[in-house]
Amino acid sequence: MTHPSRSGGQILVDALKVHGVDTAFGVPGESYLDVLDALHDSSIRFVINRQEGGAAFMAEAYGKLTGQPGICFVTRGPGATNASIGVHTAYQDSTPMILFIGQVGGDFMDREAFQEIDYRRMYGQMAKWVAQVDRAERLPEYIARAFQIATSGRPGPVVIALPEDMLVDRAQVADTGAYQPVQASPSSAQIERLRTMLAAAKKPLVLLGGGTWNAQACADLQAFAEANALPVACAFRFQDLMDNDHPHYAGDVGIGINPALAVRVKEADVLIAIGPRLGEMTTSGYALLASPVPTQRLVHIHPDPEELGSVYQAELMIASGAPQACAMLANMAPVDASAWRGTVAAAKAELRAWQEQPPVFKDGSAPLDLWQVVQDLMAALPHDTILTNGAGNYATWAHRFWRYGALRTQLAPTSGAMGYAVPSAVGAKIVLPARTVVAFAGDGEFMMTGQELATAVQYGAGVIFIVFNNGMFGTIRMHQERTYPGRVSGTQLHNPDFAALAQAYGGQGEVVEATADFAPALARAVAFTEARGLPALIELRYDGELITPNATLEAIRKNAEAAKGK
Ligand SMILES: Cc1ncc(C[n+]2csc(CCOP(=O)(O)OP(=O)(O)O)c2C)c(N)n1
Ligand SMILES: [Mg+2]
Repeated sequence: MTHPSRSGGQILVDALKVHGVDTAFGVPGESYLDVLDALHDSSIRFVINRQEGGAAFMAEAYGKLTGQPGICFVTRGPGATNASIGVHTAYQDSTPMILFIGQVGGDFMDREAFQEIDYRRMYGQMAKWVAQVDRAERLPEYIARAFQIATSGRPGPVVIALPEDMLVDRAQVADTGAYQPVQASPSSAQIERLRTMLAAAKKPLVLLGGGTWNAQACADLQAFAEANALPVACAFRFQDLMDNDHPHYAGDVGIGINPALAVRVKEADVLIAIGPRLGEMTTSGYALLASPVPTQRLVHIHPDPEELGSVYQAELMIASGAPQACAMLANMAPVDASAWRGTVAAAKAELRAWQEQPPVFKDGSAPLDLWQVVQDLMAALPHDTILTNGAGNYATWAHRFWRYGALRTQLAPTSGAMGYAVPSAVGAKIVLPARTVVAFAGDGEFMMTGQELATAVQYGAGVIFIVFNNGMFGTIRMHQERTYPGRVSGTQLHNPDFAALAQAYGGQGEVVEATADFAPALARAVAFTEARGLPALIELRYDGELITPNATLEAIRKNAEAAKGK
């Protein structure tokens, strides 16, 4: 059978369609003009970004939201280096993503030609697979494999370099079929062992996290937890794997963990971890679980066999995707839970207490009560609102006080990358326009990728941005006061007028400095985004002394000075 002659760029775009791609993100470059040309007549929407970091974050957010690889196109050298933050985030967050990079033509390769980089070396540690396609007729094979690898086992990023001359070469080649994500399943013997361990427990706890989750997996997990009266916690920045209003949800095991929940994790006798990596942030620096052999009887379920036993020697290691494991757990005969039945309500009560208004706001002396801001947002917005954040102390107000609605209502980088809040929110709103999308961004955070506001305006993405302006890189200042008290260095910020900046982009902007002004400002922001399909920004201007819901910088400094004086 003969196939029509197509350029490499056309074969590539046709392959993306075979695999169900509807949207791609990127910044153009002369290195991949033939792909841009093929996109011209295709049904794929190519969202143009203002910086490759924004494009890669949007693609990563797409992967998190949909479970399908987020697609990103960038040019060689400078484009590829800008995009690396999104690839690193996809790797740490186990998010399916494919980054395509225009590459120097084969005629100039290996001369350190203009903007040339060997991407296999550059991205070697950050991606699941890095390849360069040197022959146009092999594009369908490489693209199919990229989708397989990005979505199978532990999901993650794949990087494909596209030499310029290969893209304009013509070939007569057939398309492949659509990719099929592959996940292992637990054996019935493994589920039986898990059941035996659970039946012998007195203080069991379930911990969720990682990639591969879907709505059915969440529903199955819920059924398993209900049938066995199990409290359920979520790993760092995977807080949306269970509706936070569900009676069994006990809180998040991440930075600034509820001390009562930390005790529950430490004192659990059987810990069933479904999907998480049990990384540094989830284990409070490998303290909640001892490495290599935890004191808890650990069941670790993870899609990548190589992750199992890598830091923690679990008593029972199960290589499985979350949906496969949860389906079997939902069908498992329940055990007698009478020994721990009361812990569900007790853990929930501890979470509620942790989410109450912090004492610092109780006397009303603080002009802006950030806890009340979160309450006002939750009261005004739908339960399935998508909330994004990047890195910074402002994120505490989301992690601790926001009650996430359900699967994929949280977009937040476990990589701790600053700059994620704005592009992930814009990408989410472009992909799911009917959903309410809110971004929490610190003043430092916002300025990393705030230029994607232009993308929001260009594509009619009515995101609500809440900028937490404390005039500093607060997290670093906090660590500074702890370790080098009183010696402020490199952490102060002089900021632009954020509200005016939002207006300059074509959105709405307001400044709020008093608690009572927030709810009306939010109502105006919601009305504006809904009526105009454009972004609205509310800048929260507040005293940076309040560095966490529990502590002021002064208290941290005094503690540190006292400790040094000893
Ligand atoms: C890309 C990147 N650069 C630097 C850091 C280190 N870092 C972590 S939090 C932070 C400060 C965040 O400041 P801001 O967004 O203003 O939030 P705040 O802590 O003040 O609430 C910095 C510099 C990082 N995590 N990511
Ligand atoms: Mg700040």
